[in-house]
Amino acid sequence: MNRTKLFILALAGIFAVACATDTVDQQGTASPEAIAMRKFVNTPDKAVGGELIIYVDDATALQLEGAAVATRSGVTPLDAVMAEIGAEDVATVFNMQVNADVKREMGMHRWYSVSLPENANLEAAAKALAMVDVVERVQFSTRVEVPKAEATEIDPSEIFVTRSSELPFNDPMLNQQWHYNNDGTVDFPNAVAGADVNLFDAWELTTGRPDVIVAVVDEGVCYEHEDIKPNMWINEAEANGEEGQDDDGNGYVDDIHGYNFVNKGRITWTRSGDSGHGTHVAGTVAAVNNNGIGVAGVAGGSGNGDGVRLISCQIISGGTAAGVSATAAAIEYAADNGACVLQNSWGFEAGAISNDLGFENGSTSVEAEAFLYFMNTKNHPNLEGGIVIFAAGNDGKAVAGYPAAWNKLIAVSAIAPDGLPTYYTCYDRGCNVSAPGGEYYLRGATTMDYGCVVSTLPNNKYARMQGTSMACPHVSGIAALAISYAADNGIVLTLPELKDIIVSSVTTFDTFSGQKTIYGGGSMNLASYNNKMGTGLIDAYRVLMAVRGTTCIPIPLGEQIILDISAYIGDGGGTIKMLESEISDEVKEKLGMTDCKFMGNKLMMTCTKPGSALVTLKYVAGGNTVGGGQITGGMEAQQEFAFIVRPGVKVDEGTGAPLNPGGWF
Ligand SMILES: [Ca+2]
Ligand SMILES: [Ca+2]
Ligand SMILES: [Ca+2]
Repeated sequence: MNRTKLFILALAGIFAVACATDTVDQQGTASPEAIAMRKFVNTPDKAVGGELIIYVDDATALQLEGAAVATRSGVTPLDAVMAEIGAEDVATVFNMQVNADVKREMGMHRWYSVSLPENANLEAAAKALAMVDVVERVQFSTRVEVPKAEATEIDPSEIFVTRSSELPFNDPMLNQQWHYNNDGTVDFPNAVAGADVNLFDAWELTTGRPDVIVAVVDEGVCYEHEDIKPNMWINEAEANGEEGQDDDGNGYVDDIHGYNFVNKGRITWTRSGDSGHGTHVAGTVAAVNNNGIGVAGVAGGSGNGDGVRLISCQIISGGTAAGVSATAAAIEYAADNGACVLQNSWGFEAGAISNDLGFENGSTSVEAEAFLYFMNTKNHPNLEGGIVIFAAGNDGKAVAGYPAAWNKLIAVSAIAPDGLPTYYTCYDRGCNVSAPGGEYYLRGATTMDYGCVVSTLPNNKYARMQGTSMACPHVSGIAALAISYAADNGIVLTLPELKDIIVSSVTTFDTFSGQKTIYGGGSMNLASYNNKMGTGLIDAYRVLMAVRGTTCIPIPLGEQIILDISAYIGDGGGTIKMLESEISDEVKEKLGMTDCKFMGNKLMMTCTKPGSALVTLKYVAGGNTVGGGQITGGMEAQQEFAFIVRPGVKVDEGTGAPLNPGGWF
């Protein structure tokens, strides 16, 4: 048995004694040791050595701020313990040089990082600190898990023709980015038209804005990449400043495009052990669109310098990840430097906090404090706060990883180009919405990766990767588009409104059934995923329609339907009757309407192409008729609707059995 397990058992023992004492003692007093144990935020599992995080009372925080010697607060019992455990330094976790008033109000100044000798016994030191009255919480600095990312480099000289439909931009690899727009012709077995984020239609409305900043908390982003560089955030004071100086006084030296919180310095991406994960994620959010090179990014602009901007908040470097205090500082940095979207394709390994209880109170854990600070910070005039998006995790579990599963963050599960859940995705509890994460597929050595997500890799390279890590930046990019579109239209969104828009603007997964064969052998029982992939597959166009306030009408692909819009107006009252409205040839062509005619009060149509379009439909509001010489007829009115055409039932090509019998709606 290792020491960690022994310690946990010891904790359990003390806790049991404490509970027993509570029960017996009518005064409700517990032993000092039991009280101390309740101050622990987490267990020492996977903790970074040589560090403990403490949350002290307000008076002690002030004492420490003014201390001549960092490890001497002037509070005698605390100083005695600091000496006893060999504390080498004590420093605030958060950067009190910037936005101090707000941070003080939140209590962020009360979090301190205690540096100890590398070989110090963390458990013993933590217990000693917890026994001090002025120490209210003790947290081990849980290390972020290094992503097990596998990139398949793309040879740019290979010419792919993976789709038959037209492309909106000239990026040569956009035809492989089925995850943005999947017309079913992508070179992947069982590719399903519409298994995408419906991005091309959204791009007709917005492609981003440079004043929307997305922070990528990940490996370092290769800011020199030919297809990313123009969309990198630039700290002008540092870019034009002196090397080795903190030119803008934000507490970080030479942070031109972000900061490396692992090595405390410049951003890196070429150390041994780096996988390119951060650069891949960044490219999905905002690789430069329509520049004739590489790939496209969800919010990468239109080729006119108008994409959203990326800040690199590096928490993984050379196969080593930061502990939670450095990660909390990275999140704080994003908030302090203008980001309004926080992109997180990372998590803690098992053993860290594993349920919402640890997050309920903002002061419970240092990372919760950092997330709350980000969410409370308004960095864009059209969003009241900051939005946090997380990858759900790749363990294939029926629960999202942590911190993704916290109910204040949006956790993203992953689908494949077949429109079905991926074999690795976490699903069910804590998972809020799905996006394409891609999937390797056993189909011969040369094409097995075609089902993955295509994006950038450091040093002007491009690669395919799979994972909820790849699904997440689609949602972050779409959140950035939503903020951009709100800004274009003079709309100010609150954070709850934006969260509601994201989780509700989906194509609903209905009832899956049957088995899906997975890469490397085995199969998935699809029924386990019924209604458990969050609310459904995110749809960028629907997100923008929700920002705009336009009602979306889902239409199953290839099926003749008879539409009555009265169901979409008010409570679906009987006093609304549709009138014959004009549907343009452009819309008919776009959605492949093979028949389209008004019959009585209804519209009959069959749409043969997946996509979306705006249609203004007229109706009579109240009364039975309009015009006809009647003075008392109903009033003619009209409303804009968005038709969203998505696939219906998907059939297993081998057996002919429906994989999603209810279709996607
Ligand atoms: Ca600086
Ligand atoms: Ca500098
Ligand atoms: Ca490009």
